[in-house]
Amino acid sequence: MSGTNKGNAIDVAIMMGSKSDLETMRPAAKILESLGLVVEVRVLSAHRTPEHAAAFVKQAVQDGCKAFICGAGGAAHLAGAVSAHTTRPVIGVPIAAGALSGFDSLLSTVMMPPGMPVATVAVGGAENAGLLAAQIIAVSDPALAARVEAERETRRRKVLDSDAEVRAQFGRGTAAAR
Ligand code: C2R
Repeated sequence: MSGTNKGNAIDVAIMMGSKSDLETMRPAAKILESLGLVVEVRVLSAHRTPEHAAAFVKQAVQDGCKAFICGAGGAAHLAGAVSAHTTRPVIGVPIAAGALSGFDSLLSTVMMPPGMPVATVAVGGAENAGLLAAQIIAVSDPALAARVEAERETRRRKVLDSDAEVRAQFGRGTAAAR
């Protein structure tokens, strides 16, 4: 559907440090697939499986991967480690796990040294990570850009519909007051 994808190529790699991160990361895969992008989802850890993580990044780049989304909790080094192996955009999703409820993973994902950027979304912000990856890819994919615009329009519509519904119940907006 993306128009640029061929054969076994993947558009976006979604990586997470543990299977315990899966439900937090699932919205990234869901929104990307709804936009017609091909994702590969992997459990790979910079701490526990560093060689496998590095090898996957290299293979994914060869397979045409255009962006990486990395979710990890606690001392979250996955996104930074992935960024060390590629110049493709890396988006980090800090995950709320353990005693500090995500503040630890937020700081360890976002505070990258100069030259090694990781675009960090909110704690648990996997859906925004997916949308951001799609927006990056859409810069050179007009068909995808149109789908991203349509998705944005759906959200806009939803808020306007909610507004109309709420206004109809209160004060100046009620049918009785009109
Ligand atoms: P377990 O639930 O497996 O004990 O993992 C995972 O992302 C998870 O949120 C607890 C947390 O450890 C995180 N983890 C990292 C990394 N690998 C695993 N932060 C990494 O490479 O940064």
